[in-house]
Amino acid sequence: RIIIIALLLFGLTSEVSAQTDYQPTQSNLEARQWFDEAKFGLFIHWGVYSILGDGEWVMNNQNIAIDAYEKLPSFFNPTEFDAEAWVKMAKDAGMKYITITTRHHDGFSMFDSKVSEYNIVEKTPYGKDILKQLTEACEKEDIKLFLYYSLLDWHNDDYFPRGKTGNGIAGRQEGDWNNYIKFMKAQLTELLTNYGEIAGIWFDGDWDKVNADWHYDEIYKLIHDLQPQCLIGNNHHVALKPGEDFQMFERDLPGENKTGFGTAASDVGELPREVCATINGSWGFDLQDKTHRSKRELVQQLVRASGFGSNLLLNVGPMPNGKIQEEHVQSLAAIGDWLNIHGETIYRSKAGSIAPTDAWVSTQKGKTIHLHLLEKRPKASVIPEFKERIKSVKLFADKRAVKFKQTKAGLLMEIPEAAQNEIDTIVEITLK
Ligand code: FHN
Repeated sequence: RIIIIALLLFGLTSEVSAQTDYQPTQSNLEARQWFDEAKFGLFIHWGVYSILGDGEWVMNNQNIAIDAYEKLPSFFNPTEFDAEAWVKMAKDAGMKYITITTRHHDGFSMFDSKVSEYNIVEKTPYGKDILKQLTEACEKEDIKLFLYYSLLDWHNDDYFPRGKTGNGIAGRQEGDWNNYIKFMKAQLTELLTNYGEIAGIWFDGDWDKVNADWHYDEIYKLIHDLQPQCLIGNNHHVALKPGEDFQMFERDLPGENKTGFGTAASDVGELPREVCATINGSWGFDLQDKTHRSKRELVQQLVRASGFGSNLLLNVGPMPNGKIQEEHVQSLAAIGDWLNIHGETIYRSKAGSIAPTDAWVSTQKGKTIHLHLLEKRPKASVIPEFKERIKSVKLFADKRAVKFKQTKAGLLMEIPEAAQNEIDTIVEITLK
């Protein structure tokens, strides 16, 4: 009996924290499909922390007290911020959407909020709403906008106790949790009423207080009531919860869980997927980070994500003056050049029927499979266990026919080394 009561209680408590009766509207289903096909987006981590050039966790990592950190906004004056330049840069990189931090863990709102004075308009010499400018630029360029919103807050009086993080900050041990939930709802209402159509809300920080009641049932409902098409994703690092519209994987391919805080293969759901990753080693601007990733690495990450049926949300951390580091601008342009030629094998594709390995992934549209060979191989290549009936095999680059044979061992192909590419040799297999 005790077990039954415990199960019932668990069922009841888990029900109150998710939107269990959620039925996505037609506009939401269409938005999911658009998202699934979009494949590539720009993640932007920007806040007053960029001034210190030590990443977005600087408040926690350098044990900066709340009252000292509160002085930071008075130095934030990004006079060179140009929303249109950011959006054009993303578009030229082949990206279809942007996800920007409206409020990160430091609790500073990068938009005009009437429910928190601790915001860019009130507290910085810049005094303008960057989100407004970005929404306008996105609309003009037909780029969709997602809003990152931190659940975890190192500044708000009512966020307590500081869970796994914030050890160094003079953290409160008590507060009014219901008030904190009310505050988040009020901010989300602002975000979803003052900035036109919002493509999605991207939550983060759940993992700081895993047993907290985040009132997702009310919060998700609020979002879907205000904007039914708005896609909800939550970087909680566990299986999907009712009310969510897409699933995200941080620095990990779906189900791989190489980072240790990712999602196990059994937790990968059927909703559209997104992998987020950094262009160097940091999310927020880091002056000393020189680990800029190469074009090969970045393109291959996009291709791998597609091979796992996922989007890639690639992050940059703009500088305090509002510009994006030149190295990153260049890298994004290089990905755009690659996509201009090979985008057909990525956009609108599904994970292909050839299972991914470290050496290759496949993407697919109907009867056309694109096999992406991500390492140079000997002339003769074998794809084991390939049993589907083939009409033709060609190189995507020049449509040259590839000699092939189907044997018990699988699909044997002859791809001369000279025809292979450092980044991605794409073989187009058409099925009968
Ligand atoms: O703590 C954050 C981190 O700063 C960054 O925002 C990433 C992006 O996925 N999410 C959290 C770590 O899981």
